[in-house]
Amino acid sequence: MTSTFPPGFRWGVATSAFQIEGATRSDGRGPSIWDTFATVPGAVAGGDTGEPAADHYHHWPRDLDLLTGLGVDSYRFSVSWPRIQPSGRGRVERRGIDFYRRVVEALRARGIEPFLTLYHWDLPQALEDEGGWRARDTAERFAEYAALVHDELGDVVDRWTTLNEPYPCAIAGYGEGRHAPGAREGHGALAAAHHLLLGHGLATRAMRARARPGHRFGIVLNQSPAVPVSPSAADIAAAARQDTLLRRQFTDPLFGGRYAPGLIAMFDGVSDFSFRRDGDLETIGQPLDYLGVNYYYRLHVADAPYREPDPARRTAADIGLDTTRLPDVPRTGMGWPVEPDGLTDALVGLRDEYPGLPPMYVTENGCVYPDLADERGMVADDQRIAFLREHVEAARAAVAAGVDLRGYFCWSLLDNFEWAHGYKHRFGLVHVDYATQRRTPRASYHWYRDHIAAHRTP
Ligand code: PNW
Repeated sequence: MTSTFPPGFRWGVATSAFQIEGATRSDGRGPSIWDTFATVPGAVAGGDTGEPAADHYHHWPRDLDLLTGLGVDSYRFSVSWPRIQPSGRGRVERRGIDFYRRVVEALRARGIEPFLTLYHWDLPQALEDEGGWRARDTAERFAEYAALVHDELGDVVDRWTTLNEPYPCAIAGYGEGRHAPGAREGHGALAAAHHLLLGHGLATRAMRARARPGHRFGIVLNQSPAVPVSPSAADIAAAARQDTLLRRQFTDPLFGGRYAPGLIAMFDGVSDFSFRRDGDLETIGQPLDYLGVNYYYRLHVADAPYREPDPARRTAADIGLDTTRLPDVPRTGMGWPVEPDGLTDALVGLRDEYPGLPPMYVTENGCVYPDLADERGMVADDQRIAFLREHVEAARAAVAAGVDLRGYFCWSLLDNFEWAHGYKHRFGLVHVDYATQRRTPRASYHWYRDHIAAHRTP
């Protein structure tokens, strides 16, 4: 490949608050839906909770040393809403704001640009008690919270991401019950998806109204290109349903000026979509400065019977398909097929389908492999190096195809709380011993450091 990364291309790593911070009761933090969900028997593997995670709340200075050692120019992290507003509305907890100000100022002192995400799944439990994302009011509360963080940190942060991955928030959280708050609903989950988008739009509008020159606003979506397992009309239609639910439900209102065609028909008898109001599309679809894409895997889709044939009892996750028929390719420790060209497809596909799409970043990409049993195995992650090398190459292929791609963030800096999998799966470039909070850079950390040094552009 002759083409290279464009000048100013960002190299970074990503984390999220609930997954690394721990200290869930420190300095006035309120409970989030993930604190509650983790106490439900069987919800999280091993009965794991947000404690201790990587106790980043107390160890952040040495985690910033790890960033400096890596040589990244950018760091993507999230702010915990319940640290800032313990009950999701009203009173602001100063100690929460002060924590993030210290982190951001220290990043800047090190020459690392903070990419701040306002919502990476840790909804204040008090708002869930009032309906959570099913309720339109939560979108208003989110905009208020966003404006308040922006007022507090707008002098030191330029990059503002509203949401991380509204798809799993809505569908895994309110449809499948695999994620917090653990609901299995049809209408409620579709309402959640709409209110997440609305919250994004209201928050963007509120922050733009107060923005300083140089501020940039965006959203992060997970993309898993859906391909039919066969050329049969039924499998092609099933892949289209998957694409509508995971991607178009979000990208059409955000970048296409319309609701995804076919979504209503997919949920006939499940939801009347009465949560849509006049003016919502304009709020959701206002211009953005960037789109973040998280890519891990492709989905291979076969038509299948509905698990629940009665539409009135179907959840938003039950759309009559099977995604377990994988091609004969290597898999990661999560069981995900390794298909780097799926990343190229995701980026090129978005660019081709949405004229006027803003510049993109790969805001997450990474993998887990089982640690080898011996001492060396803890850090000898050659498979992760191969994975990252191939995916960086796939990002470069998208650039070569003319995609305006501005950066790549590896998930993740540290081993962390992998949601329903708890601490069992380790995504870190740096190994964390949760008992001692000892950090040990893996081989992949050194590989990425050398990669960045070789590709740094002016
Ligand atoms: C990402 N699911 O997305 C998240 O943004 C990270 O927080 C996470 O650690 C990373 O992937 C690795 O899994 C996910 O449906 C999207 O189970 C979907 C799911 C999980 C994570």
